[in-house]
Amino acid sequence: MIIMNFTRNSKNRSLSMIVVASLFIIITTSTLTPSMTIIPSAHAQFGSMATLQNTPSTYAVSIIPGAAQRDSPNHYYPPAISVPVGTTVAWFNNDYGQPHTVTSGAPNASDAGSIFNSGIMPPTANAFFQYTFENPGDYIYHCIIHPWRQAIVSASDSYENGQYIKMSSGVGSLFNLTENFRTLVDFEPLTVPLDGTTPIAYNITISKDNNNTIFTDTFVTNGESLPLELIKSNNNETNVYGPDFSSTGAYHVDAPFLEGDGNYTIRAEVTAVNSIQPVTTIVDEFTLRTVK
Ligand SMILES: [Cu+2]
Repeated sequence: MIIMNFTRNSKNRSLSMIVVASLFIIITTSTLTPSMTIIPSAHAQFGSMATLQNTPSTYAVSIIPGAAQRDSPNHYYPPAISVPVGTTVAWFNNDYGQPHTVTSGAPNASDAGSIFNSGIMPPTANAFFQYTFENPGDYIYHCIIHPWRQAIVSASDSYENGQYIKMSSGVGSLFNLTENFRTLVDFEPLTVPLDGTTPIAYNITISKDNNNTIFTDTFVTNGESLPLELIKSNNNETNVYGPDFSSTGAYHVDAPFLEGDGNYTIRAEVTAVNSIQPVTTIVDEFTLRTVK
């Protein structure tokens, strides 16, 4: 049996702390400026805490400190994500003092900005923009002010229904480890009401090629499905971190075990609802195949 060490990555933790710090400032400042600009698009929202509460974001992308610099390693981080449809992504301007945009399409494309466009995000710590990806597809986006960098969100409508749990995957059932470094997998219990408040505990256990367990951990959400991102790691440690926001959003498993061609079995179980073990066992097994 392989026993993994679950150490938390300080770099990732500082990133999520930036996000949480941003969120905190949003909470504190939104009482001062309750009406902020709302982009006239069906799912695009910019600004106030009220809109965040109406459409809770699942996944945080950071416009990183130094993003305005031409030699910055990234402008948006992560620069490429794969998410199930229905995922709301929130971009935070963590490059304090610099304005940026989140604009759909490639730079200079004739349809740039037609799907979503943040407009100029203010160079202040509370600036964020969110968009819900309701349709499958590859969404390239860029910054109008710094058009030498682009990033991508891939949205997939692939899912698998178990008896009790539905698993949606940002890449479908095949995780290409050469093309994708990360995929968001969402576990939605079909028999547990999702009220946005009642704590739900999920145990996720992963094994490869029907061998021993290579990962197991328990995650808690507040009356929500469990969005769990699997990331192909480049070092030998498994790092678990999240959620992206103060108490909601995606968790992340940065895992060296995602390697080579293999069939992974993902066992998902709801182990507690409001700290009480369910009367009927709520568990399903899913498969995810990897190729390199
Ligand atoms: Cu920019």
